[in-house]
Amino acid sequence: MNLDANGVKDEPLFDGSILTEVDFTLCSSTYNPAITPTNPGENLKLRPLCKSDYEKGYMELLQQLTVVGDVTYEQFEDRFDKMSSCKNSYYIVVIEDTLTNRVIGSATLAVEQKFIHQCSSRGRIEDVVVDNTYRGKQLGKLLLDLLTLLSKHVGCYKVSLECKDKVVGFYSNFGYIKEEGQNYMCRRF
Ligand code: 16G
Repeated sequence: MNLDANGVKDEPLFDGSILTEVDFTLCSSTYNPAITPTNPGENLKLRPLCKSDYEKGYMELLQQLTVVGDVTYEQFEDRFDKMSSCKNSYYIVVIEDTLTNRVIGSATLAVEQKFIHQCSSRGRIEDVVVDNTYRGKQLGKLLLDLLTLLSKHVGCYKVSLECKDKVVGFYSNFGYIKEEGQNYMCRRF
């Protein structure tokens, strides 16, 4: 349990020290101006999702990605606690504007434990979203580079993502490819 800036009890989804273990110099992207996870830009802070982010616009941010629905704080907290209790599985990272105290970017690395590949695990990058008004600040790139390196750091033998045609080019910048002979299939309910 942490205290936020107002001394209110808060809780991160995972121990953020793992983000500092990632060697960001290994990423092949170039940043101009130079930004890093520990220094993502003026008045910006990159960190694990916290319970208080419900009040900082996290759900509204996700609405810029897809349908979210009317999620109450109780529902949010219940889901948060379930994710948090699955150790080493959910890494939801957010970027907060510390001037407005709003969450303006987020991405998830979900890690699935496997028996295959010598009891390895695989990663999935999910729910990548940067607020419309913060585009062009390299924040999507920063989130993608960080979570891709994190997936390797936690021992994933592969990491994948699903995306629309228009952003295939963006994700290919990070080494993601449409593998020949592999198909993404989906059934919606
Ligand atoms: C995109 C997202 C995926 C998200 C989905 C929601 C990335 C890389 N991909 O495919 O994570 O869950 O959109 O769309 O962020 P849906 O509501 O149509 O499933």
